[in-house]
Order: sequence, then C-alpha cells, then structure tokens
Amino acid sequence: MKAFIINEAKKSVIAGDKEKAEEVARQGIEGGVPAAELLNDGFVPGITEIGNLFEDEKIFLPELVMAAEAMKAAAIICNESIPKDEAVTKGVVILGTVKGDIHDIGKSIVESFLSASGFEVHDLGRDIKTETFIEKAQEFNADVIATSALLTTTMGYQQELEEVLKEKGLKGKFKTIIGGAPVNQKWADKIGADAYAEDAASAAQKIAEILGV
Ligand code: B12
Repeated sequence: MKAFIINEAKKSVIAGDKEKAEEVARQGIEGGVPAAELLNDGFVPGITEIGNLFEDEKIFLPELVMAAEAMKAAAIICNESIPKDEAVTKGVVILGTVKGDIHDIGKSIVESFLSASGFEVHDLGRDIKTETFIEKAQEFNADVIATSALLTTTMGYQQELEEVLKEKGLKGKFKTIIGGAPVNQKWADKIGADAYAEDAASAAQKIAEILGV
C-alpha cells in the first residue's frame, strides 16, 4: 500500500496531474504515510525526473509548469500535515528565495521542517531582495537568515547577502545558512556563509548546530 502510494505520488507529478497529486497526498497522509516519506520518496523524485527531462529538452516549459503545479499542491498538503512545534522556540529564522528566483517548493518544505523542529520561522516568500532579508531579520530580532537559490544566475545574491551583512557590521549578529539545488558546501565556504544544508531535514540539524541549541 505504502509503496503503491509513493509510486503514485511520483507518477502524478511526472504526469503534471494536480488533482491526482492532491488526492494521492491526502490518501497517503490519511493512510499513515509520513509526509517526509511522501515528499522525499515520491513527489520530489517525480519533480527531479521532470527537471532532468527539461534539461535534456525532452519536455518543454508548459510541462515543467504543470508538473511544478502538481508538486506544489501536493507539497502544501504534506507540509500542512507536519505538526508545528510551538511549545519551544529554538531560535528565530528569516527564510526566503533570493531576488530574481521564483522557485519556492523546496524552500516551503524547509519552512515546514524548521517549524516542526521548534524554530520560529518567518517565510518571506520568493524573489526577495537582500535588503529585505536584513530589514526583516532586524525587525524580528532573528538568529538566522536562510536563503534558497535554484538558479546559477541567482546564487550570487547569497554572496551579496554576506557582503552587505559585513558592510553593515551585522555578520556576527545574524548567522546565515544557504540551500537550493545548485548550491553546495564549497559555495558556502567561498562566500562565507555559516552553513549549508542539502535538504530540509539537515537544514534543521545544521541550524541547531550553528546556534548551539
Ligand atoms: C519546479 C521547477 C520550476 C518551477 C518552479 C515552481 C515553484 N513555485 O517553485 C517553474 C516552472 C516556475 C520553473 C521556472 C524556471 N526554471 Co525551474 N525548475 C524546477 C525544477 C524541475 C524542480 C525544482 C524543485 O522544486 N525541486 C524540488 C525541491 C523539493 O527541491 P529543491 O528546490 O532543491 O529543495 C530542496 C533542497 O535544495 C533544500 N533547499 C532548498 N532551499 C533551501 C534553503 C535553505 C536555507 C536550505 C538550508 C536548504 C534548501 O531543501 C529542499 C527540500 O529538501 C528544477 C530542476 C531541479 N532538479 O532542481 C528546475 C530548474 C531549477 N529550473 C531551471 C530553469 C532554467 C528555470 C527557468 C529559467 C525556465 C525558463 N526558461 O523560464 C524558470 C526560472 C524562473 C525564475 N526566475 O525563477 C533550471 C536551472 C538551471 C540553472 N543552471 O540555473 C533547472 C535546474 C532545470 C534544468 N535542469 O534545466 N522551474
């Protein structure tokens, strides 16, 4: 049953079938499949396969958009089922996708995992300017600024954030963590980010590590 649902999840995203993806997400959750498994083993491999087909020019933008809409709808249902841990606050995190970048599916999964792990998360959304990250970090007295970038052309804004934080003398005040498919530890080291995490679960662990909580 579980393997079937997970396979259906993957297939629904590849088919770009939003209604089916929502139905499978609901069925899975009602049937006791953990949201993280539905995402990591079903929906995410589906959208990854679509990304590869797009890269190889085997499918084109309309199909990518349909798959993304199916993925997003399913992720919303999975994310909602992840209980928020409001009893504790391990730290305040400002989260968003950088300027010029509208990819937000992964960022929203990160939001759910961080909230479930006891962080207070302010998700600013996507296409967020460097200045806005800093303003909001100050407004909410944040501990961490977490940025997502999915394009090689927008990763540079993660570097810009480090530079502006340094210029303003805020580098130590707010820790930074970066993520997104083209991003890696090497990039984090190069730009001087405090941490990098490759997925949502390790994002929560890495933030706990850098804050020592
Ligand atoms: C879905 C998708 C879209 C959707 C986005 C919908 C949405 N609301 O997000 C749409 C169709 C809109 C889209 C548009 C475009 N896309 Co697109 N897209 C993808 C695709 C297929 C999947 C991305 C995704 O959601 N993955 C699933 C999630 C769960 O994974 P994730 O984002 O990596 O997130 C995980 C980790 O990275 C990490 N993480 C993510 N964020 C953060 C943040 C922090 C702080 C941390 C710690 C961790 C972390 O945790 C997440 C969960 O585990 C990728 C292919 C790929 N393999 O990445 C291409 C891809 C990113 N897109 C690409 C391109 C080129 C585009 C367009 C330019 C296409 C065009 N010609 O218009 C536009 C760009 C628009 C813009 N200005 O942003 C290229 C980028 C190439 C490059 N080298 O830069 C890719 C790689 C496809 C390809 N192979 O060519 N896209």
